[in-house]
Amino acid sequence: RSLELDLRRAIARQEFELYYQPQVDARTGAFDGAEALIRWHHPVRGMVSPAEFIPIAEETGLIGNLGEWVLRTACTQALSWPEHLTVAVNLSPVQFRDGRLATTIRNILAETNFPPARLELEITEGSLLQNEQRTLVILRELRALGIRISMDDFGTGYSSLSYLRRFPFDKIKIDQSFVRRTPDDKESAAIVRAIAMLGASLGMKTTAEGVETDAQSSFITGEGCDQIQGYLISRPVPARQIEALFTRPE
Ligand code: G
Ligand code: G
Ligand code: MN
Ligand code: NA
Repeated sequence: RSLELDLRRAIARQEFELYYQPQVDARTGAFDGAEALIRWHHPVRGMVSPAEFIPIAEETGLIGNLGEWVLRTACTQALSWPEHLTVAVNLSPVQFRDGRLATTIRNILAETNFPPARLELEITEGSLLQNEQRTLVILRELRALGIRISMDDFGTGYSSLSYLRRFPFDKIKIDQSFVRRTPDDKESAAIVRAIAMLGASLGMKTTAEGVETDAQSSFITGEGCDQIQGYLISRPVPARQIEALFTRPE
């Protein structure tokens, strides 16, 4: 496949860029940080979505290098944000299973001088292995570095609830598919409410993703979610723009 060949050369040719989408405190509206989202400016095809090229990178083993580039770039760029702000990086299940992940991240943190407490890793349910003990070992190694772990796209997997019982997450990101249908759709509203309560009882923060309207924002805040992320606050924007947003006097 030609995309695969192009992908192999894309890092060296500096065709990737990280965009950032802000996350705000649901109650105060203050910035808490941002999620890094990769973009590929293909010389011929134009912008190619990560939904298209991440799977190819995973199949071909290129995700290792690409994932390291994302982590290093995110830590480097977020270093110039105000000190209380965090950066969240999406992790592929392939990266999660790589036995060297914790070492790689420790090295990147040391190299970039980025404070571990300001880095969050977003993992999906697809990262959690059948082998519970092995998964726990990886999660503990990562948390021992002082970084935080978020469960991304929560509620879309086969056994979401049992994952919360078995694994120590710092944050639950409520999937956009539920958030988008609130407050009108009763079932989605009930699910968002239940996840917010669950997070509070388990001592995990909750973030609502895909918030696009004021009605969604008020509903979600009223239900006790901790954070809001979505087009209502901002679309994902380039590094220079997020830095300007974060350092702008309010
Ligand atoms: O930003 P956008 O909505 O186009 O992202 C599409 C998908 O690609 C989402 O599932 C998102 O989590 C994923 N994604 C974006 N950036 C990264 C990245 O740096 N690494 C990985 N593994 N996935 C990413
Ligand atoms: O899988 P993950 O949650 O990491 O994917 C995030 C994706 O959601 C990104 O592609 C981002 O561009 C997209 N996104 C972020 N906020 C919104 C929103 O408010 N509405 C919609 N439709 N998509 C969003
Ligand atoms: Mn994510
Ligand atoms: Na998500």
